[in-house]
Amino acid sequence: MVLDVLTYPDKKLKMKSKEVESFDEKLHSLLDDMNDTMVDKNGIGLAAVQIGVLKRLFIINIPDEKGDQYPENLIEVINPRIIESRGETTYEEGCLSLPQYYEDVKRADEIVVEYMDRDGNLHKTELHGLGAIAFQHELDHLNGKLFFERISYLKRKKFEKDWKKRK
Ligand code: Y12
Ligand code: CO
Repeated sequence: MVLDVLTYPDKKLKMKSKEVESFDEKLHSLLDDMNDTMVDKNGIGLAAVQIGVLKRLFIINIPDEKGDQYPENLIEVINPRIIESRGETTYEEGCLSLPQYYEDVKRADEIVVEYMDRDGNLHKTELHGLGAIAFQHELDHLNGKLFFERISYLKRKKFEKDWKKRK
């Protein structure tokens, strides 16, 4: 089922999400609905809070070099942690909760992460490039942070002014 995506300045997007404790049918159905929603809206990452559910989980599907996405590349990430961060990279990010807004954001280039899958199995892996950027962007959502909070003060003020004007 395709769900509505909350957009800034919805208050829920500022809230911290809670750990997932039950790896049950309800969780599986939430993950399936999130994937339907992400595919429908042409996203490459979606956190549960973006559809109004304050749980520490997100999904990512990184496109290949041609920009194509495949269902088998979907990663479901539950109760994530970043264990190590290395280097720095800059990427022009977008977010389904901030439609038509794109800005350069600096993040770690390589990360080592731990997370659980839909059945509660623990995974540890190293990510780099777009995968690492997407993971950090989505983890920020679980802590109530949007990507414009990671840009310079002046760019942020301009964003806030422009965003109010577009209503
Ligand atoms: C790199 C940078 C950011 C992320 C986080 C996930 N971001 C998204 O999935 C953004 C999706 C997005 C989709 C849009 O819709 C279309 O392209 C049809 C979009 O367009 C408009 O707002 C009009 C903007 C953002 C992961 C990796
Ligand atoms: Co986002």
